[in-house]
Amino acid sequence: MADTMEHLKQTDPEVYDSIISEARRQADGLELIASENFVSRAVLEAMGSVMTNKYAEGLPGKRYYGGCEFVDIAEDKARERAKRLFGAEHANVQAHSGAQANMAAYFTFLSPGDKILGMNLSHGGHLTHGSPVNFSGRLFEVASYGVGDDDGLIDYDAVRELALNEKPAMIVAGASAYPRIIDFERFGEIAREAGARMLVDMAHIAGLVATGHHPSPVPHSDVVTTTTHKTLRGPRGGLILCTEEHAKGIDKSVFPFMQGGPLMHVIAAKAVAFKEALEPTFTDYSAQVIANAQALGAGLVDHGFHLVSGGTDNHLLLVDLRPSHDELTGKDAEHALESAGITVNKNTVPGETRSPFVTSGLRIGTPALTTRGMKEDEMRRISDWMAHILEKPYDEDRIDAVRAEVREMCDEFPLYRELSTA
Ligand code: DSN
Repeated sequence: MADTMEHLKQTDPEVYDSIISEARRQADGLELIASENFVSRAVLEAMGSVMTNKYAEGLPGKRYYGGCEFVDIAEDKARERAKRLFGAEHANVQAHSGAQANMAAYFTFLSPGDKILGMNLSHGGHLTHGSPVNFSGRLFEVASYGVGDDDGLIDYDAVRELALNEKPAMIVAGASAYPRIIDFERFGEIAREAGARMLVDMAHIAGLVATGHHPSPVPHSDVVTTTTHKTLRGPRGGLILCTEEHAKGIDKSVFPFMQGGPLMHVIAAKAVAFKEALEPTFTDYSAQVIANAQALGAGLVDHGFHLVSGGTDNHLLLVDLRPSHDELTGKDAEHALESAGITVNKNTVPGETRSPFVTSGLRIGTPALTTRGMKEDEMRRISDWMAHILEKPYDEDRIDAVRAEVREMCDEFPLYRELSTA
């Protein structure tokens, strides 16, 4: 890869250096942010291709510009593969991001002022599910559900009651910090009973859904959105799935309602990632992501940590630091671990009393390290290091000692070797 960046090195050494430094940072540390992953070289190559030069408003075969015959091939491949991967009737692969996929989904079915019922951000939802600081909270009326303070689980009876009382035009399911299976069938039943549309944002778990390691929301929803870069391990971007009935509405909401020219280089990379996700090895990968999260969780529990909901069914763990480390904030824990080369993010936990900038929890995910080939043994060692650091988070000697061990482990599982050793 480094030799393919010779032009960049000559033209713009500052940006070149920043990219090489980022490659080294990714290679030399343990990436445990639950929403991140490492794409293949094939995906990187498609993203860095000449397809970035092409304007292609419209859809394959129906564009507003000439010269689209080759980008059409890439977009058709992406659409066909997405449909096959998720058993969906229709796929729109043009949304630039997950947030934009959600915006398009909302405006296919709703008008400003309509009511949505989504999961509270501080309980594990997402900004675009009705947060007051996001367009979704500004343009729509919002009711929200959360998880139980005691068990950390979605209470479906409470969601039903809220839906029947609030009468939302749309219910939104999906989360960015929920470690358990989401019962999309139940959500779909509640939506139908309440006369609401059903949107599932499966961004975090899309890869697990693709391989059957999480039940699919597709049969139970009017529309399903996702990002393509989390457990699905594709380029940064969005994807929308729906039935044929809503295909035209969704496509029009993406373009011309919300976006202009699609990012054809990213769409080509989405096609490549979907092909990879259709391979049997990706099914093995998804199984290992979950096994790794469970091994890491078991290790942390053995060290006395409290996991929200007691464990995980998916790719992430939510650690509530209060029972084990009352004085330690999520912010300080994140910082201490980062210094030792272990990257996680602070996160609010059910019943949170600290601000979202401080928090009492950590969110930890295994998709990225699983891509590097790490397995349960490595997860156990990582849980030991985390416990050791968080026992004395300001102890520089401990941090240095763990940092050295982290480097050794990273060297055993190389990443983008040509770039990170450039
Ligand atoms: N920022 C993403 C996450 O970390 O979950 C969600 O958009």
